[in-house]
Amino acid sequence: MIIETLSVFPDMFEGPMSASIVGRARERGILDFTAYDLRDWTHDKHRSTDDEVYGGGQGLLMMCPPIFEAYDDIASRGPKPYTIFFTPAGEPFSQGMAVELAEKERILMVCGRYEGFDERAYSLADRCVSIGDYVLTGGELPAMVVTDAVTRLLPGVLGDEGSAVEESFADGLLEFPQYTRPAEYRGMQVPEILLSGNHQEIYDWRRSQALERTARRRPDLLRFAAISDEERERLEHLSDPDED
Ligand code: 6GU
Repeated sequence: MIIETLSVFPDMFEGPMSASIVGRARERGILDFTAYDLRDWTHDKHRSTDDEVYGGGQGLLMMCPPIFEAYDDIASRGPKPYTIFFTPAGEPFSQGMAVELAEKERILMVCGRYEGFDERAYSLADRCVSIGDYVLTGGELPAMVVTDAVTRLLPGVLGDEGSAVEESFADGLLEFPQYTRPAEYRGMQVPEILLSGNHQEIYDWRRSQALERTARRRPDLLRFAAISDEERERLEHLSDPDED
């Protein structure tokens, strides 16, 4: 898969996109990642990418010409890129969106700075995406978050094929607690049941832990989770905000 980013801080991508699993996916040719510098498509001496807001208002906006010229140039080098604009006013990113994006052949991520983009720039977007309800200084970190979440879904990236399925969000629940050696540390014990070797009991315990944890921490997720009516009934009292 090809992922390209367009931003005024292409250097921000270097470390995170070279380390760990994403770095290895690039070395192995599964991910072809390039961070472009939007200033390469400016023509003035200051290499401007932003300007004041028509009608008055705070701050500066990313202006159209460098973005459109960069888009035309980059897009012409291969198959039409699925184009994402990052903005806090976008559609919230989710694991479901990551699964959908992992099917694309080529993605171009446009990262804004300042107060956002001239509205006309969004005519290039297939989708506007936000990574959550808080304000960041730019779209570079969101682009890295989405690239990370998408890359680990690409075939051959994760060694253990099961690990992408068994984790948080695969069945709409948060992950159950897990432990490794030692069995006791600073007075804290690994739950006895996990040492028992009884696979059915371990499975049941993990399921109920995942359900309880989700009900307490993220009751909003229960609406769409794969849960039986019986399980749902047992959880009802846990998602009560007055409970704990
Ligand atoms: Cl995509 N951009 C900015 N600037 N802030 C954000 C965001 C995006 N998503 C969450 N906060």
